[in-house]
Amino acid sequence: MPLEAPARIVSELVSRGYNAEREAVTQLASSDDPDRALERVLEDLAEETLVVRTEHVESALSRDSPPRSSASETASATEDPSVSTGTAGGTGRGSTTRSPVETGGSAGGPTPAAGSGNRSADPALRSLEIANDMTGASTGTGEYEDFVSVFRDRLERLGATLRGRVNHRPATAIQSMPGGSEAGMVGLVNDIRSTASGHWLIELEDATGTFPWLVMKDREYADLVEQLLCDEVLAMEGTLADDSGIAFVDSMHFPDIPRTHEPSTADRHVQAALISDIHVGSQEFMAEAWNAFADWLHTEAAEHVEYLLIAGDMVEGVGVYPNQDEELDIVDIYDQYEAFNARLKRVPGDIEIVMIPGNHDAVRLAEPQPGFDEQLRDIMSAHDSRIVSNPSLVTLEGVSVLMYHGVSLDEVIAELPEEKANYDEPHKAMYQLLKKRHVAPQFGGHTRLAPEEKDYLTIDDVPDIFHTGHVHKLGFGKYHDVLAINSGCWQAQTDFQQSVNIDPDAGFAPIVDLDTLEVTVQKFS
Ligand code: D5M
Ligand code: FE
Ligand code: ZN
Repeated sequence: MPLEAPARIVSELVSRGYNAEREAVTQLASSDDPDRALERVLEDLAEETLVVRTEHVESALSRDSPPRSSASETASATEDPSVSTGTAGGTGRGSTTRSPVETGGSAGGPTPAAGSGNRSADPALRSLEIANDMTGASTGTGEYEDFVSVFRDRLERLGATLRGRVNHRPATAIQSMPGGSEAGMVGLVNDIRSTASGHWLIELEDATGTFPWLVMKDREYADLVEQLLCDEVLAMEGTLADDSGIAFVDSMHFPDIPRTHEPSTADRHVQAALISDIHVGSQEFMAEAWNAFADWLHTEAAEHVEYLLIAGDMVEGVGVYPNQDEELDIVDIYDQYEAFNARLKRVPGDIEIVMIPGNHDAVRLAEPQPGFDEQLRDIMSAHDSRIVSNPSLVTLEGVSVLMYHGVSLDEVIAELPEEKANYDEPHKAMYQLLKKRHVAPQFGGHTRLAPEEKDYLTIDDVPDIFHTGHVHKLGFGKYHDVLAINSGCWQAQTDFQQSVNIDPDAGFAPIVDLDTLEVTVQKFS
């Protein structure tokens, strides 16, 4: 089927305020007279209907005329039990149900050019679980005690993996050990200083106090010091000086991802599109690229894309950066979300969407950011999206995806050496966060943190996929078998970005095979 037919149907439905299932669009597009069928469906829809589904199309088509072979064939394919068993080699394509039974093994054979058949997977095969969503659970008051408890919690949890690896003692106990002893400590990095002679002094803090650790400049660990951020959790081992006032570092340990980590995969061929930074409301929002993406999702090429993850910055927001208003296309924040909702309608109604907020969104800026409030949820109701906090851990058919908008990436890139983290390879900056097992370690810098009773920003469980955005660059790679993906954006270069030489990767959608964790990139600009 030419792309135009489904795309035209989708835009017609969207212009009337409806979202549609892919299968419904396919049925309409492959009916004998798509325009008439569409008209029939629209006539029949109940007022409160938000999503046009196959039932609507089937009933409109059957009312319209006695079933003709092509229409009934497509319609009945959805009821064909052989499609929903999920045992046919995972392809589950409509073309398989239509081809002669004898073709057996060649399930992936050519598809008929016209009519994309039954592309809908059985929703019963899907599973989507959310963990670590702190929406509605914020307890922080911003008082001093909250800072104490959030750091204590961080040290407790990230230190747990390190305590088994080093022979550790509390800071105060180390101070009273005899000079020359071997000592170990697990703590938060409190301070990093270089000494007059070019060595490094790292102060670690635990619940009992602080202790200084000296890294000699010619040691292999000097290189690691450049990668440290304040407030991350570390373990050190070394030898105490004669007066026990300092220790010389022999080894340094990060919470890190164990090299033995084996990612989980889905049991069937199913894909997720990972995107972020749509920035609806900005003059630079790339409407055409977005529409091309949404239309592509309705095609057979995207039949396995059943999940869409959006890692923040849905809209451009207002007052986020100085002089931002000069580049706004929509000045009212609620109007921006209305416009975003209209863009969302174009996405097939049978795709499961999960979204977290970013720094341009209308939620508190400090992290963790709770999911959108009721008023914004109402506005964004075109899809039955799962709206959760930044960060959140989303598990799709056994594959866990840590979603985080990515504001701390700016900081990691600014503070670490170029080869460890840079804008052209955003996934490398993500590796650092994985190694530190924390999405935003440094407090008091670029990234604003809201202290809570619990530290929601630690990476407790090793995710299979780590998804961020924010820096508007596309990059992906594996760190100890964790797939790190920074999605690009849907906003062309802004004046600010031009002034600082940020060349955004706009209009790309990375697609992950959840059964193999392989990535393909679709380009829409
Ligand atoms: O930010 C997109 C990227 O651009 C991210 O790396 C921050 C950077 N950026 C964009 N505008 C500014 C201003 N005005 N100051 C500092 N950094 C900026 P996003 O927040 O997604 O627009
Ligand atoms: Fe952004
Ligand atoms: Zn951002």
